[in-house]
Amino acid sequence: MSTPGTVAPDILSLGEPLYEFSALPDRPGYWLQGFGGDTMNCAIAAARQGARVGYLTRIGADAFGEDLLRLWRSEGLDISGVEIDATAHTGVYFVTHGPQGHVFSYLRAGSAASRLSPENVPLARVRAARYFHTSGITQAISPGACDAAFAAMQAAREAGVQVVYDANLRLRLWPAPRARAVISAAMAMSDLFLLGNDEAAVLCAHTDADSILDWCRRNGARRVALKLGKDGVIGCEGERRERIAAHRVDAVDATGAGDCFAGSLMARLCSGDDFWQALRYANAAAALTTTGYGAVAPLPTPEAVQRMLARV
Ligand code: KDG
Repeated sequence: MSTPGTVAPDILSLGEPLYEFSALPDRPGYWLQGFGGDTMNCAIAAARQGARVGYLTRIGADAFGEDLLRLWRSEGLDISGVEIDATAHTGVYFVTHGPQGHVFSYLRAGSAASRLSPENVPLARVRAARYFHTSGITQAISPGACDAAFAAMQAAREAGVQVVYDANLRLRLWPAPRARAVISAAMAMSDLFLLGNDEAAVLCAHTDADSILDWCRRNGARRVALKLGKDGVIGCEGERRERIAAHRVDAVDATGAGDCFAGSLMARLCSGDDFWQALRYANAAAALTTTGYGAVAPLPTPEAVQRMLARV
């Protein structure tokens, strides 16, 4: 694909974008069309905060893929690492809402992105970035995508590129023992590891924050952001551990909040914030994104995030 700019992106994310249909609780039978896919949400969140971002993925030669291309161009993403596969479809998912919050149903088996393999990851582009981001979902969608993510993380590490890995555990996509093995190996390769406390309960069987963070450190993660939902986030860097309280908002849908957190965090690190400043910013951005339906539409602007921070 052609790309608007010639300057290498600071942030590159690898994974699967999804065409999204969200159920609106007060309009039964109506589906709100949007866009999702954890790594794409993260890439757009970072771009909206002003970072130069590229996305590495594969889409089908279908109407869903065309809409995604239009979206990425309008968000200013570098899409020179996007491949179009004429013989596979773009992934689709549905968001419904139950007593425990959002529920995802996928139509993605055999998708173009699930055909990712180490051979189609442009490693030279990965080496030229400052941050490389991928996730447990990317590694869950197929063995090829799993290997592609490992190859890119390895190349990033060798080139001194910061590796950011979001656990994003989805047990509908892979069995827990495999998820544990792969995510633990990826954590050891990451400079910044992001996970939720609910995910940690499955991955390491710990439920208290210090034990979870000890587990991450033992597994080689250098910096960790442990997301606690309505209780905020705990950052861990070296010996320092600090909890940042959540912002109170009228939340309707948490879809993509963690991805917004990851993208905003990287964008702020790129612009010179230290880890703790960037965490505060990302915490506010993630809260704002829960106030609208779907993953991408509610991703906030920097002005909205600054207003939120100024209120505290
Ligand atoms: O974090 C939100 C994502 O999970 C959502 O947009 C869809 O990528 C997705 C997935 O696989 O769950």
